[in-house]
Amino acid sequence: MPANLPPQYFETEKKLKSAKSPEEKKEIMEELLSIVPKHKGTEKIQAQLKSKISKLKDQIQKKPKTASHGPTYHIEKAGAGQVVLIGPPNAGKSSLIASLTNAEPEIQNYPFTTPIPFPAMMEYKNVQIQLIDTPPIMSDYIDTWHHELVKGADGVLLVIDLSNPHLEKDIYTVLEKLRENRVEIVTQNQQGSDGARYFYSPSLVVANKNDHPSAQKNLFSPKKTFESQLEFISVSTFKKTRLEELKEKIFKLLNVLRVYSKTPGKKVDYNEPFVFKKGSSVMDMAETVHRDFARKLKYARIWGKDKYKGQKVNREYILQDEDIIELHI
Ligand SMILES: Nc1nc2c(ncn2[C@@H]2O[C@H](COP(=O)(O)OP(=O)(O)OP(=O)(O)O)[C@@H](O)[C@H]2O)c(=O)[nH]1
Ligand SMILES: [Mg+2]
Repeated sequence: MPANLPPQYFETEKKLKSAKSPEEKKEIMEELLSIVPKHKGTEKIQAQLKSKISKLKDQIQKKPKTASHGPTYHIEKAGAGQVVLIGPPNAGKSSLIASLTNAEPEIQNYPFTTPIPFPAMMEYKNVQIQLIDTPPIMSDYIDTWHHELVKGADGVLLVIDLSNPHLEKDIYTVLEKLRENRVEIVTQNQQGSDGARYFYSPSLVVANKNDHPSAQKNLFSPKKTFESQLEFISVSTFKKTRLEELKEKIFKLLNVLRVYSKTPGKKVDYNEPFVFKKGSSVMDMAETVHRDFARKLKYARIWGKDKYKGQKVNREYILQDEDIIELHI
C-alpha cells in the first residue's frame, strides 16, 4: 500500500537538514510522526520514526552537559550504514563522494580543500549508504576527532592517489596516525582479531586516478607490501572506471543484508528493503516492523533465492540476503 504522505510531511522533513542538536531533531521527528497518516501503508515509516525518536531520547540523556575538549564531529548515522573516507590530501576523497552520490563537495587541486567532515548518501540497489568526506591526514596532521569518526563508522575507505610514486609512504602515514589512537584498519574478515589493544575497523583501499599513465606501476609495490592487511580496488573518478564494483564492495563492507517485506496476498515491494546485520533473525525483523509484530508473531513465510517458495519458518530463522518475508501474527 503506498504511503501517500501529505506535502506538509516533506516540508517538515527538510528542516531536519539544518537541525543541529539532537533535541531539535527529536522535535522535528515528533512533528513528522504526528503528520504521518495512520494506516497500513505508513506502518514502516511510523516504526522508523519511533525508533529514531527513541534513539535521540537516549542520546539526549547521555549527552554531557559541559563541552568536551576541542571541536568534535559526531555525525548521526543514516541509511544502512556509515562509511568514512580518509586519506592523504588531494587523493580524490571529495571527487569520489561527488561520483558516488548527488552531493557537490568542493574539489580543488590543492590540499585541505575539505575543511570539516561532510556526509552524503549513496544508493546501491535501493539501499542508502552514508559516506562521510573528511579533511586529509598527513604525517604532521590529523584532526582530534578523526579516529573517533573512524571508530564510530561501519566501514572505512582509505583513498590514495595513483599518480603518486611514493604511495607506500602515504599509506604508512595514515596507518601510523590512526595507530597513535589505537585504531587499525583491516580487511573485513580480519576484523575480529585481537581487539584488546586496538580497535579494528573494516576497510577497503580505494586507489584513485587509475587513468594516470604510471598508475599500475605505482600501485604494484604498495599492494604487495600491504596485501595481508588491506584489500585494494583501483578506480578513476575521471573515467568512471570500476565505480559500480566499488559500490558493491562498499555494500559488502557493511556486512548487512536486504530483506523484502510482503503483505499476505499482495505483491512484494522491492523499492524499500529492510536492512539488517548478517546473522539477524525473523524476530529481529518483526521488532523493526512493529512492537506488536514482535509480540504476536506466530510464524513467517519465506521466498528465498531458489531455496524457499513460501515455506513456513519460525522466529529463529536467520535471514539471508534478498529473502522475501511475510510475517504472520
Ligand atoms: N587524474 C585524475 N585526477 C583526479 C581524479 N579524481 C580526482 N582528481 C583530481 O585530484 C584533485 C584532488 O581532488 P579532491 O577530490 O579535491 O581530493 P581530496 O582528497 O578531497 O583533497 P582534500 O580535501 O584536500 O584532502 C583534483 O584536482 C581532482 O580533479 C581521477 O580519477 N583522475
Ligand atoms: Mg576533499
